[in-house]
Amino acid sequence: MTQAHLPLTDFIEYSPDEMLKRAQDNYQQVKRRHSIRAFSDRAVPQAIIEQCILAAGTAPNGANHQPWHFVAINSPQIKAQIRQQAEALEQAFYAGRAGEEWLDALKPLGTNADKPYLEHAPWLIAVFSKKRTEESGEQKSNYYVHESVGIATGFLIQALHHAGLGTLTHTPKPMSFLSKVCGRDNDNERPYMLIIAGYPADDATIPQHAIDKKSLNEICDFI
Ligand code: IYR
Repeated sequence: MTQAHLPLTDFIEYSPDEMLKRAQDNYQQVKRRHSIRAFSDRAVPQAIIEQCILAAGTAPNGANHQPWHFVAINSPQIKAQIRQQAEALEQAFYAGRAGEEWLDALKPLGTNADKPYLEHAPWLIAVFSKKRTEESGEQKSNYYVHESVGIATGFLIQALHHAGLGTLTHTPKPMSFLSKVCGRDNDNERPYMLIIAGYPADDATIPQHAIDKKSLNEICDFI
């Protein structure tokens, strides 16, 4: 059934000069986003995280089924469980499960199996993808689930950065333990990514390797 369409009333038109300035300003802002691995334990109000998750929920997605669920974790007990289980998996990963090529690729980042920030940071946001959506008591398939959840996660990271928080994307492998820890162990939902959010620690650093971004020519052709 086709549904009503509404007039587009919230589009804002800018002059080309203004658009260029806005695009430049945005680039300068997003360039300051860095994955950090040392977080302060300073508290961050839940209201800020709520707004960022609302922003993530506006992401374009397949058939507007919004195939995602977010679990925002502030509980010290649950963070401790996540740290313990993630570190056990990472130990196996760094001990060889990753394979030589992957471990070589990670050397410039200086990462290892220790993940103290999983306990230090005030918020861990577990992102889940959903195969199906329930609508008026009916189970409906979701479409482009991976793409949709990826875009929503990008929106989330951008919203957290814009709010003034440091972030890290973390993908312990396998991530299935997150389903149990977050109480979402069902056959419809799969853990997609864990986003760590909080203030950077005073001694937080960023690896030089992570700053080296490809040039426009390298990443784009105009034809
Ligand atoms: N999940 C591991 C390994 C890791 C993998 C990639 I690809 C990175 O860009 C960074 C780390 C860890 O968090 O240490």
